[in-house]
Formats: sequence, structure tokens, C-alpha cells
Amino acid sequence: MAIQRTFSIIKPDATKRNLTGAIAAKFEEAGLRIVASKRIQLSLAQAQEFYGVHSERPFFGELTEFMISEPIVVQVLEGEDAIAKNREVMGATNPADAADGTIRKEFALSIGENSVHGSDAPETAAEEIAFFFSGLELVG
Ligand code: DAT
Ligand code: MG
Repeated sequence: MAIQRTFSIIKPDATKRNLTGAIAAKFEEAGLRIVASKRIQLSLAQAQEFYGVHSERPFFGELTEFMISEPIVVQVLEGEDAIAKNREVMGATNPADAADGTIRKEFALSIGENSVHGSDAPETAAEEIAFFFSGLELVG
């Protein structure tokens, strides 16, 4: 597997509890390099666009309101098989199902307030990186 880039969000529940560094350490310990990082506050329109794939789901309103409730940290992670590796480090969507040692097992509060987002495929990774970062901000 080649070197890949993936897109990550440290979500409001985690930034609020001062867990940005603890979560970044988990990425680095897994061999993922943080090649871009910034703390931002999403607008509701941006949150709705980013999570557009979930717009028909019953939790869409709750999800988008949560994502704008506090600042978030958006990052690009790079490494061998980075997309799958990041999903592994994140753990299952519902922290009750997440494996020991994963970010969601250690830090998530609930299925909604689950501390991190990570891209699920090469196409979504490319789209999500481009949504938040310009080429100039990616310095390998
Ligand atoms: P993931 O973030 O693991 O890729 P997803 O893409 O299925 O999960 O859903 C996106 C986010 O939506 C998820 O991180 C939290 C929220 N979500 C998913 N299922 C939910 C549910 N049943 N109730 C509340 N929020 C949910
Ligand atoms: Mg997803």
C-alpha cells in the first residue's frame, strides 16, 4: 500500500475538553504524520455541506448543531495506508463498540459526540481535504 493522505476532524466534544494534543498523539503514535492543521469554527451552512451525505438521516440536525457548538481542529494525516489506519485508530462510530486503545473508546462521550471524524475512502479523503485546505497549506 502506498503513502496516502486522509482528512481528520477533532470534534467539539474533544476540543472543549482540551483533548486536541492527546488525540494528535494517538495519530502520531500510529505512524500518521500531521501535515496540515488548523483550529476553525464552522458555520451551520459549512457543517451542512460537509455532512451533506447524511442530510436525510434523522440525526442530521443534531450532528450539524453539534459540529458548530465549539471550534474544531481540521487536519491532514499522511502515512502508509493512512485512510484505513486512521479509521482503525479512531475506533467504531459508537464508542460502546470501539476497541480498547482507540480514540473513541478512550475519549468519545456518545455515538454523536464521538471526538473525531476520518475520511472513509480515497475519493472522500480528496474531497474533504480540498474542502478545508488549499494546496499552499499542505507542506508534506
Ligand atoms: P463515522 O464518523 O464513523 O464515519 P458515519 O459516517 O456513519 O460515522 O456518521 C457520521 C457521524 O454522524 C458520526 O460520527 C456521528 C453521527 N452519527 C452517526 N450515527 C448516529 C446516530 N445513530 N445517532 C446520532 N449521531 C449519529
Ligand atoms: Mg463517515
